[in-house]
Amino acid sequence: MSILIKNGRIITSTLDFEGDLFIEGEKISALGKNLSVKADQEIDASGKLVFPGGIDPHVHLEMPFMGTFSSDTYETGTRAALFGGTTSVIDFILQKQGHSLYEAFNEWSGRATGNAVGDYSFHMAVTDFNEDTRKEIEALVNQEGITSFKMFMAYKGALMIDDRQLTGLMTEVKKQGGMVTAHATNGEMIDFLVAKFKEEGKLSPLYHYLSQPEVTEAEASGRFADIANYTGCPAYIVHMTCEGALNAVRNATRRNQNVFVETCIQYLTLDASLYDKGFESAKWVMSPPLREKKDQQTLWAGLNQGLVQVVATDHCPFFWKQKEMGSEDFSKIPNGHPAIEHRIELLYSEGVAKGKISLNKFVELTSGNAAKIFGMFPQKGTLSPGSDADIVIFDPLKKHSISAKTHHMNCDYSAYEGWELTGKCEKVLLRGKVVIDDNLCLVEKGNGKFIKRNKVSGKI
Ligand code: DUC
Ligand code: ZN
Ligand code: ZN
Ligand code: ZN
Repeated sequence: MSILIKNGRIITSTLDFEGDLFIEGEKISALGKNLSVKADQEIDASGKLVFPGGIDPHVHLEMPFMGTFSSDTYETGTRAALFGGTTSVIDFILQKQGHSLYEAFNEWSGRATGNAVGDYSFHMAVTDFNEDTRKEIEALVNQEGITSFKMFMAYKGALMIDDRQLTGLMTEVKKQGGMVTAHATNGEMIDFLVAKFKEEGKLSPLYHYLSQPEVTEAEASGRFADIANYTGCPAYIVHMTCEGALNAVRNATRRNQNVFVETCIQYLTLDASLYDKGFESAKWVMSPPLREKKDQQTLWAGLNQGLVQVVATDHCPFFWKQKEMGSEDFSKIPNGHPAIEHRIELLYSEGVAKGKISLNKFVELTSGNAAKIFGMFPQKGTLSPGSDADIVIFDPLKKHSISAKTHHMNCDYSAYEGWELTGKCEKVLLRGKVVIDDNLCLVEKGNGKFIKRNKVSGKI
């Protein structure tokens, strides 16, 4: 099967030209102006943008968490991602403390295999680093293609590891050619503040926000960068939200250290005024919480300064009933919100259409950099001969709005209800197949493939 996409505006992290793109089988075989090739199918992309399928390197599908499971399965979550132009996701495997890494890997593979609609990979979250788990890392990197290892510096008692384990884990991951990523907030400080507010009878979602002030993230981001620098391990900070944390990374650059930074679409577009809505604010209870307008400005600037390389989602949806588990106590509200479907359209609408970022930057942030950082480039994250034909055909002028009534995520509310967007994913191709055609998904569960990733260099 071959497809010729004609007369589109073709954009990657570095290219921007009007032309054609030729696909044979699962791969891109040529791109250029006026390609004279015969194809089984032609798609007219005049007036449309043509860019690489998105990579969301931070999602939580069917994740056991806070006494429940996040509500998108591999099937519903990766399908919703495809509707929004995201063709690959990286999910987090959570090791259970006291158990092996491979046990968790097998459990997650079992949920994903035969169910994912889009392509996927895993990060391994090491929640209990010891001599046994240390020995598993080599096989995960070399045999399974899992080359990134997550550490939680918060969520005491379930996920958090201490600095001793963190140092040991970085040392081993560096040795094996991998990358460490961190949920960088100070778990001890947060624990203290949560307990204090609860003692004072302050139990509404607002106190979730107040129990994770900026300093908790700034301190942990700096500490993570410092230890990474000492061990020499390539490092990536997930879901950065604020000025204080980004300044810690700015400091790291002064000693010529490269720490990668991800922010999420919600931290660029929503702010903490949403915690003023009584229990309805539970919709935006996530960790870290939404921040201030000044932090949004810092993050947008950080994208253009090259200090923030990736825009992800931390997609971790829960039904309203699940959120109500914390109606009497903010610390029992499952943390997370639905976002996987709208990352690309929101970043286009709020970023490109409003003149905040360029089109090349938009591609870098939605796919190119994640592919490079996490060992998938040039298979994913670009449009070049030999790359997987993961492609979005995007109508930059089309207006539409977000609503839980029409989204495809398995969640009964939207964090962006009623938002008006400019620009829509019209067709999406995954490995040479049209998988989304307007409002239709043309493939079934099981279509998604596991992506074995390469070792990482820590450079992009
Ligand atoms: N933050 C969330 O909001 N949800 C899942 C995990 C996390 O760190
Ligand atoms: Zn076990
Ligand atoms: Zn996190
Ligand atoms: Zn997360």
